[in-house]
Amino acid sequence: MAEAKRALITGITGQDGSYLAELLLGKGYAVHGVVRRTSNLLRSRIEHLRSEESIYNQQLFLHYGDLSDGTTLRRIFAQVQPDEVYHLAGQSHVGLSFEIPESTSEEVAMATLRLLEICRDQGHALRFYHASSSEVFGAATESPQTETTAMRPANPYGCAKAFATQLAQVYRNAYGLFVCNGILYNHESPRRGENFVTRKIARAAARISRGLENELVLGNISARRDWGHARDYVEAMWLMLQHSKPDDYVVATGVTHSVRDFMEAAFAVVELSPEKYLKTDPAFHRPAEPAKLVGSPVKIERTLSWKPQTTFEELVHEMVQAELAAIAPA
Ligand code: G4F
Repeated sequence: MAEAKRALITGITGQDGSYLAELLLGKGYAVHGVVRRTSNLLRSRIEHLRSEESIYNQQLFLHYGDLSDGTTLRRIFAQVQPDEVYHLAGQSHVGLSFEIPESTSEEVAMATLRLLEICRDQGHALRFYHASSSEVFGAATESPQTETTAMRPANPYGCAKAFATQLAQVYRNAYGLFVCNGILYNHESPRRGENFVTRKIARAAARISRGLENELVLGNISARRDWGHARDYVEAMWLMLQHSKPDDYVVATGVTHSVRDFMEAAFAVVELSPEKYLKTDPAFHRPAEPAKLVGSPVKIERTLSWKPQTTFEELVHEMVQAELAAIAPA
């Protein structure tokens, strides 16, 4: 029997990392994840995998490491000898990046450089996925954006992602490394962090409907985003590394909705009208918002036969239902 492929995931305890780990385990991979010493694994999104005896330390392995610690990362690469590396880790909150630009750049930009340098030194061929973002387009000059749209980031996070994305391209072109950038638009799920707007709304709708809260405080509700489901998007990551040649791909639905649309759909699930509960607070406004961010999935559809499977309505429904289920019965 052929030996299982080995995947190494940075950010395995995050939303995308957890879905990706499930996908790869289902495909028979040996999955190795880098976790920070401070990660609370007990409450993490991979706890269901970690507590499964037939999986943990059989097919799923965790290694303590930190993106700032190149020596340890190098040691993990030497131990694991990964066939595929999925680099997903890093501070990912755009609003927060205005407050902590330096550490955001360290984690997002410099850590990607550190990993690419380690890849360059590996004795065996490996494939590297870099989680780029629609935020590289920022004040985009065209809509929808494609793989050839100019990068014009509008916040520190977008700048750091643009640096990492371009560096990934340089390592692909200069050293012939198999490196792919997935330029992902917003992707959500019940596993989304609570300070992102979709999870915040889904949670509030559920809790208000059960009488546990009585308001939802938001920033700019006219902002529009191209929202897909994280489970669909990790499939796109995997497909990129299976293709015969490395490339960059926009991963998006091609459709936008406003924050207000999301809020109305979420409150409709619990049969409430949001207006009574909505408050706005300038504290949640960003110093700058990107232009209309909507991606064209044409290239990935044509080349990798990837299509989003989950509709906006299904996504909202799943997120609100998960929040309702998480509330202990009275
Ligand atoms: O949910 P958000 O914080 O996501 P954002 O800024 O679009 O970034 C996410 O998607 C990017 C593209 O994939 C990723 F690169 C990035 O890492 C992250 O995953 O905000 C969405 C929109 C924004 O326009 C924001 O101004 O919602 C608006 N918004 C309105 N009220 C709010 C709120 N955002 C948050 N987080 N909290 C609010 O109360």
